[in-house]
Amino acid sequence: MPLAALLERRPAAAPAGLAVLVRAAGPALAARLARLPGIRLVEEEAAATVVVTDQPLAAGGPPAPMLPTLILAEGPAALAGLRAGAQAVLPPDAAPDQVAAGLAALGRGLAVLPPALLAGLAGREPSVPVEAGLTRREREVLDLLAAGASNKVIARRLGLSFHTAKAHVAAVLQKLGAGSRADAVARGRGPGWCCCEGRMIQVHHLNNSRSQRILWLLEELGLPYEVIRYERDPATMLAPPELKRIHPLGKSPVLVEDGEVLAESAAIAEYLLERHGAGRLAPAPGSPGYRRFRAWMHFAEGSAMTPLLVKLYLLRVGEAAAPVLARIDGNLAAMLDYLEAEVAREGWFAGPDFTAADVMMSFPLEAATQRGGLDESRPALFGLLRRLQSRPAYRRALERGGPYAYAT
Ligand SMILES: N[C@@H](CCC(=O)N[C@@H](CS)C(=O)NCC(=O)O)C(=O)O
Repeated sequence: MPLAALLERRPAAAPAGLAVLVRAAGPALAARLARLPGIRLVEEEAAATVVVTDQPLAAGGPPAPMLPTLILAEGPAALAGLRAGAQAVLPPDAAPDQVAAGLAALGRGLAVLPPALLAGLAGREPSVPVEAGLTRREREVLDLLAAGASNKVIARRLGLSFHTAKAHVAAVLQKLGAGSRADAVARGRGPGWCCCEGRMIQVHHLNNSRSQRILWLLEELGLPYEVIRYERDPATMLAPPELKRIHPLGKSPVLVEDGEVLAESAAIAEYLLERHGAGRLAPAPGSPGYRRFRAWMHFAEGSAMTPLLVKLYLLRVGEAAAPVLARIDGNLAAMLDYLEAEVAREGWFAGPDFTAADVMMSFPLEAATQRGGLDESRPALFGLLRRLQSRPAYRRALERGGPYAYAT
């Protein structure tokens, strides 16, 4: 046949799409693949371009090495699949676009590996891809994974349904290219996205004390943490001397993370927001709202606690304290009037939203219900305190912290 005739002959039109043969125990995998663009499922090996399987591959057995094969597996099963001849591996819960991309690459004769598996085979530490871009919620999920939390615990801690928690875990694994939960934690370790083994936040917590606020803030932020409890001396109400081993003043709260020891409630709260807050529980830095927020953060310990502490001590003095006590009561009443007017404006201390300033101010308000005269006669302030105390994170913190006489 002349060359021109050969060139003019049109090949029989090939059906569109990559011909994929599915080897799976049930119909679910085929149904997943059928929805992918550029994929055509075939029944016969002879008609297939690639094979996809979620079944273990026996070394030397079918389908490899006859057809390029993608195995959906992780851990030892993934390695065994590679040894048996698979050229592509993806996690069993890989996202549809990952599977489509993997199959397209496989069809072009390329190999496909999750980054973590590739790093392991190359004998290097896995590194998190910069573009992994976890959302704030996914970072919280990663933190909880690092603390060994199950999907059920993650759901409870973050106030999600079980299925949503499970979907977030799958998204974290997929974005980090991780083959397992432990792998995700290992890969998250580098950029400080999660608190991993040896890096768990520790709170040195005294019963019935303002360190309860730090537990609450940690709960609001959904961060895993360990509580190291100390009991007050029942006679003196002072902290036990062991607390001085952590910080020279021996007062609570003290927070330890990455070997750094932090004291002073507002400084600890600001640290937690800066390091783990990702913009939560505070107005935008630099905004007028932020300046208001910062003022309340410091008002709590700097101004509000002073008359309350003075009164606590004066009450122990007896009759001799009466003249000063009247003056302190006047100070307290004026302060509570001021706070009532401030909170009545927008419902919270630092604007229209709940912030860490409300957490900080909660302790003086609680103390004021006991010895400052705060009650229903100041409805905005009293109502705010009740709303704060009914927050789920506040209640969870009570479970972690133990006895707290200021809670209602
Ligand atoms: N301004 C400090 C005050 C710390 C403080 O006085 N903590 C109290 C707990 S409410 C304490 O540890 N008291 C026991 C003691 O003084 O021995 C802060 O906010 O961290």
